[in-house]
Amino acid sequence: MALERTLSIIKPDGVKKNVIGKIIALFEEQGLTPVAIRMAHLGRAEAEGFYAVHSARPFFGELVEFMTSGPVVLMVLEGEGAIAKNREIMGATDPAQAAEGTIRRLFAESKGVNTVHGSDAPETAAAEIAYFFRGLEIHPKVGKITANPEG
Ligand code: IDP
Ligand code: MG
Repeated sequence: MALERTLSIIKPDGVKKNVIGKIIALFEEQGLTPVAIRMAHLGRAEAEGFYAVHSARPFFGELVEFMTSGPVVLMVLEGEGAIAKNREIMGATDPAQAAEGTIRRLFAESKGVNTVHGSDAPETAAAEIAYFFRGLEIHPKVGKITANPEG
């Protein structure tokens, strides 16, 4: 499996429920490392641009409304097979269909208000990471501390 990066968002409902730490712990415990983290309150244009691929869907207006309703946590997660692994840890879009122990099963309210976003493919991961983060804001996992190599 390849080392990958993916974009994760803790949506406004996750932030409001005070479960940022629990969600990040689920990622870390299952082998994903946050290599960039920032909170933001998305504006309408930012949310519309991010979800442009869904602009023709009937729920688009509702989705943009929800995503701009409060602050979110934007993260880049790094790890082996990070894109698929993140989707697995998140669970299905509809929390009623999400597997036991997944973030959406644990915290989501509905198919719309579903606590987390995760990129779905290498191309979307690259585009979504670039949408929110500059290269300098991403801090690859350090395998070894080299400040005191003799010690
Ligand atoms: P995903 O987040 O699991 O990848 P997508 O189908 O890509 O699901 O949809 C993007 C987001 O749009 C969902 O996470 C959810 O917030 C919202 N959404 C999807 N389907 C519905 C729906 O049927 N009603 C309301 N909101 C929806
Ligand atoms: Mg999606």
